[in-house]
Order: sequence, then C-alpha cells, then structure tokens
Amino acid sequence: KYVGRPIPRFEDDAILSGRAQYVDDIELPGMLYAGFVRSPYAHAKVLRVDLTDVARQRGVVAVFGPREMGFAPGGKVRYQGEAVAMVVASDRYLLYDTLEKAVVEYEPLPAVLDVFEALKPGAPLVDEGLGTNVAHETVYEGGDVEKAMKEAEVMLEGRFTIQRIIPAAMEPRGVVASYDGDVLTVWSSTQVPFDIRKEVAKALDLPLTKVRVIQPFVGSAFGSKLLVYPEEIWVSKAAYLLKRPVKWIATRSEDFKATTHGRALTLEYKVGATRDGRVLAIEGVVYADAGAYYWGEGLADTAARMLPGPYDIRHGRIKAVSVLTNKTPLSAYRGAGRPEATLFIERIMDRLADELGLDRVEVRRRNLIRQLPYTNVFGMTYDTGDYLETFERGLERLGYRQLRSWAEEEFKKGRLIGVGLSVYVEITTFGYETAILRAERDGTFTLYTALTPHGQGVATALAQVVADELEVSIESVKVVWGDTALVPDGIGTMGSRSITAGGSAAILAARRLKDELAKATEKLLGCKPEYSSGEFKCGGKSASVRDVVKAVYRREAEAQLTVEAIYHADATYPFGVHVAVVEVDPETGFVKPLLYKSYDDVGFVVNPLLAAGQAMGGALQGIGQALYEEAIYDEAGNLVTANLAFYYVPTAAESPKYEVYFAERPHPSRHLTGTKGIGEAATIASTPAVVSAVEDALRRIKPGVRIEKTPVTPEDVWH
Ligand code: MCN
Ligand code: MO
Repeated sequence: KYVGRPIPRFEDDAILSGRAQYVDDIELPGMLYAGFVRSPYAHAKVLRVDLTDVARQRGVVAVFGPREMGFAPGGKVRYQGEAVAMVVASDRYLLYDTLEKAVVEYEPLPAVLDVFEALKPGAPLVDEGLGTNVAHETVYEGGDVEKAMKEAEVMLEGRFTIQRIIPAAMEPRGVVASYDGDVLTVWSSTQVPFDIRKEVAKALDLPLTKVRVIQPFVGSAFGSKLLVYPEEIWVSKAAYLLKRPVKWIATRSEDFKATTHGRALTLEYKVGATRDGRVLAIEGVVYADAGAYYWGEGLADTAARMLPGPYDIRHGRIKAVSVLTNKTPLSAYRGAGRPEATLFIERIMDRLADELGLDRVEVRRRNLIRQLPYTNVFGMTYDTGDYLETFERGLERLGYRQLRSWAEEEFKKGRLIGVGLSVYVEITTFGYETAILRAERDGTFTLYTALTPHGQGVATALAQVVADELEVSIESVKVVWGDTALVPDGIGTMGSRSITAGGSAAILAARRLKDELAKATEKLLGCKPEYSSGEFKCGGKSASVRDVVKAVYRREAEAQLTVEAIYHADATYPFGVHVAVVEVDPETGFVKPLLYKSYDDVGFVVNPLLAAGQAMGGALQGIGQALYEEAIYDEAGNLVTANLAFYYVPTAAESPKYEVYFAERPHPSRHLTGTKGIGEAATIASTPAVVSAVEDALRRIKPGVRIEKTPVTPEDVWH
C-alpha cells in the first residue's frame, strides 16, 4: 500500500535541479517578445494612443492599440496598470525601452478607492454603463432572525475588515504562443489550460482542436491563475496574426498590478446570543472591494454562506455586496471566502467569550455543531465529521492548556507571549474531473490527468492512488498533466479538489482498466480470473498484467488498454483546530510567530508528507495576512506596495516552528479516495489563530484591547 505513506514528490528532482521547464524557459526559433503600455492612472479617459514613434523603433515588429485588441473598453482605464497598448519586438531589452516611447493622452478622472465611498450617492462611477458601483448583490437568509434577536440576552455589533492582499506567486504570470499554420499552441503559467483553450478558440474563431494549451511547470498560483487573463488572449492573437512565436513574462511590479488581488472584505455584523454563550442569530453585510472589473469572483458570497462556520447558528441574514473601485480586480486567493468567513466568526467568538467572561474554548464548545451531516442556515451541507470530539482531541493533542500555562509562567519572567486558537469548517472540491489511464506494452501504466498541479505534488499522490488500485509498484505508474492535447476536458487544481476529484477519477479509471484486462484474460485462459498483485489467476492458470497487455497488443485477445473516467465530486468539508503562539515585543511592536500547531480532519490522508507541507505553507500565508501583507493604494490610486521591497511576504525567517497533526479518527468524505482537501485549510485557520494570539498577549499589558483589523502592524501593537 502506498496510500498513507509519506512518499517524497517525484516532481522534486526536476524542480530542485533546475531542469523543470517553466514558461520563461521556453525559447522558440524566431521568438518575439510582447510588452504592455499600462496606465499610470487609476481612473482616466484615454483620449489618444499614438504608437507611430514606437513602431519606428529598432527591433519593433508590431504595435497594437485599443482598436486592434480592445484595450481600455469604453475609452477609459479603471485601475493603475490596466493595459492600453501592446508592443511586440524582436528583443526583450529593446522592448522595454520602446514601451516608454508610446504617446498616450489621458484625462484623469476622480478615482474611488474605498468601498464605503463608492457606495455614496454621487460617487464617481467605475463603470458608467452599470449606473452604480454595486456590481453584484445577494441576500442569504434562513430561520427567523427578528424573533431570535428579540430572544437574545446579549447583543454584539461591529465591523471587521480583512485587508486586500497580493497573491505574489514566486513565478509571475507569463504566456508563450506559437502558430504553426495549423495549430496554435499556448504555454501559460496557469491553473486553467482547458478554459484558456476555450477562450482563445472563441477569440480567434478557431475550432477547439486547433488550439492546444500546455501548462508547463508553474511556480505557484494560490488561486490567482484560475482566470483566463486578457494577456493570454492578446499574446495568442499576436502570435496568430504575426505567425511568429510571441512571449510575454510579467515583471514583478506588472504582476502585482495585473494579476488579481485577494481578500478585501468587510463584515458589518450584529450577533444575538444567550447569557450562557449560545449564538442565536447573526445578521449583517459582507462588502467586497471588488476592484475595477467584477469577474464574478463571488468572494463576498462564499464568505457570507460560510460565516456560521462550525457553529450551530439557526437564524441568519447576510447580504453579500461586491463593490467596484479603481483598483486591480479581485479574485480567488488561497481559501477564497473561507479565510474571511473564518476570521470574522472566530473574532466574534473571541469577543463573545470576553463579553461574557467565558473561556474562549468554552464558548466554542457550547456552539459547535453536534450532529453531522448538517445544513447550515444558508444552505451549505457539511457532510461528515464529529466536531466536538475532534475539537477536544485536537486541543489535547496540541497541548493548548499547557501552552497557556507556559505563557503565564513566561510573563512572570518578563516575556509577552500569546496563545491563540481557531476552529474552522471549510468547503473543498466541486465539479467533475477527467482521468485517462493506459496500459503500456511493457506492463507499465500512464495516467493522464486534467488536474493542473503547481506546487502541491499531486502527481505523486495520484501515482500512489493508482498503484494501490492496480496493486502494482509505484515505479510502474507515470503521471502526465498539463496538456489539453492529451485529455479531452477538465477543470484543474483549485478549491482543494485535486486529490479528491482527480484522485477519485483516477481510481475509477483504474477499476475500468482492471475490468478490461480481466476480459482479455478470460479469453486467454478460458476462465473468469481473480486479480491480485499484478496477476490474473483462474483454474490453476495465471497471467501477469504484462502478459495480458502484450496479448492484447498482439491481438490474441481484445480489451481497451486506454480507458477514460469522469468523476463528479461534490463538496466535502474538512474541520480542524489550530493553535498559534506568538511573542510580542512591546518596545518595537514586532510580533514574532513562535509556534504553529494544526490538527485537521481531512478524511483519509493520501500522503502525509505532502499534506503536512500544505499545512505549513498554508499557515505561513495566513500569518502573512495576519501580520505583514497589504496592498496599499494612495489617495490617487497608485499601488504603493508595487514590489517586494514594500510588500512583505513572509519568508523562512518569519516562519514559526510547525507541528502538523491529522485526526487519528478521521471522517472520510464519500468520494472514492475518502479524502477532503488540505490545500487551503491552514491558510483559512491561521489568520484568526494568530490575531487571537496577539490579542491574548497584548491583554496582559492592555486589558480590554480588541483587534478589529488585519494586518496587525507594529503601529497597532503600540496604540
Ligand atoms: N492531500 C493528501 N490527503 C488529503 C488531501 C490532500 O495527501 N486528504 C495531498 C494531495 O495529494 C496534494 C496536496 O495534499 O498533494 C493538496 O491536495 P488538495 O487538498 O486536493 O488540494 P489541490 O491539490 O487541489 O491544491 C489546490 C490548493 C489551493 S486551492 C491553493 S489556492 C493552493 C494550495 O493548493 N495553492 C498552492 N497549495 C499550494 N501549494 C503551492 N506550493 N502552490 C500553490 O499555488
Ligand atoms: Mo485555490
């Protein structure tokens, strides 16, 4: 059995040795380089784009303005960094010089940068055609809020903002496109090759078969590469028109402005509870600072629907509102709506505990859902789990009580240490996924997946799953991903769905292949065989998989040696409890994360090494959200934090010590793998745990202090 074992990623050799091919490693003969002229204004009419001077520059092969490519729709730009022109040159260095020669005349317009300003009557409109800055609005409702609020003995009211952040994948976005006169091939640093194929085919009016999209190695994405971006279309179009390969690689600052941002939600809430700490009702509004274009991200909606979290809250009404502003468009970032919901509800739980003089653990214990499956007040059905039991075992395993008394002891010695706690339930997996499995002539197997891993090590996990199902050695299973020419369709790696949706598809394919091989064996041996460990046996005779496959290729028997499976994987909900320990330096205001411990019930764990890696990396991103990262704009709409000198992504130096545990009594999902996703869980749980820890520390010197925003900066610690 390979499932359940900490097998190192077989992807690592290529990555660590520098042989893995990323999009910028692709060099083709006659390659041209594309660059974009981007708006310095957050909001402006584009009066004139004159590229005649650019076109005359040495090395420039083609220029494209708004008319050719549809830049600046409606004759205006809506955020700093929006493209207004594209230049294609024969040399990358000449290219950047020539971009500066573009003449663009703007008429600056007042920019609106704050959600609440944008909602005021008379606010500048980001999209005049819409007639309002509200791009999307839905009310989620259940139970009887009015009645429950009347019964409530305690009322809390407040507002909490989780800041806008920049996904900052190590590898910026980039595209290469090449047209050979028949097929247009596009390589992109993406999570969604199948979507790109669809959109490029549509834009160029080509059949799907004439567009091939390849996802090379991708240096992370964190959800920021799950949209089809305009650059992917523009670069494809340029390559198609010019009949030469074209490459575009974003610079870091360009990537910070032209790749979607995340989070940026505000909750206004009213909570009604009993005096003994039971939450009866929650009511409020979640606002998303959606940026300049609403690309249907639905973040406020997910946050609203997941707001009750793992707690049994029977009455609720939350309005989700996405508001346009003159900033980079908002979209998914690791967790996409669930980190926000979890931070909000966990802050509320902490506050309720404090108001009632209850222990933070006790408040949670009293509100946790008792019986699964459970449909929350907004219609989300949590599938499996035993929250109370997992919570108690988790606290025990993480040594929460001991950590608290240790912090107490250290305080007597002059150290300011805080211990924070968070509990979460989150939603993972959706849609279908495709797997194709082929038995090769030499007795090995190739799995083609439509998943698009970009750091998770999914290929290794898929090999484990397939090797177990076929009862063969893992060395005989090769996994191939990231090419629309090899799999007909699929969705990709996102929403912590890969091992659950794609792994289940792989198991389904393996079962079908075994059936096919059994059919062929029956022909060969003349009896119905049993299969075990790579051997078919019946009536005292036996044949190895390899023999059977060979016989089929020689046409002595008949079977499909390539099978396809499509698996539909509904949502499944992991649950967990996390603990963060921080040290606060009241002099400098710096917060040092010391220790991060997680205890997750993600169903069966396929590869504990990979899953633990996800928990650690995920936690560090949530720590960044809690303490360091923020996309800051000035009043004019300039992105101030436009490079890594001003935008603080946590590094190994800020990393705490991690301890990762998985529930010893997991509650599997109903999918073939029995897994639930782990890819986002720690990002979801860590921000509230860290904020709670900082507050816990600060209370020792400032009783009653309450943290109501992220990030918690040194300035916040002082004040
Ligand atoms: N796994 C497991 N057992 C489980 C669940 C998962 O062994 N019960 C393993 C899987 O085999 C896989 C990894 O853990 O190797 C994550 O699996 P899964 O939870 O299915 O999530 P996905 O593979 O679909 O990854 C997507 C998720 C998301 S949505 C974001 S955002 C994110 C994340 O993964 N972006 C990442 N982790 C990232 N890690 C890296 N390095 N880079 C990113 O961009
Ligand atoms: Mo994601």
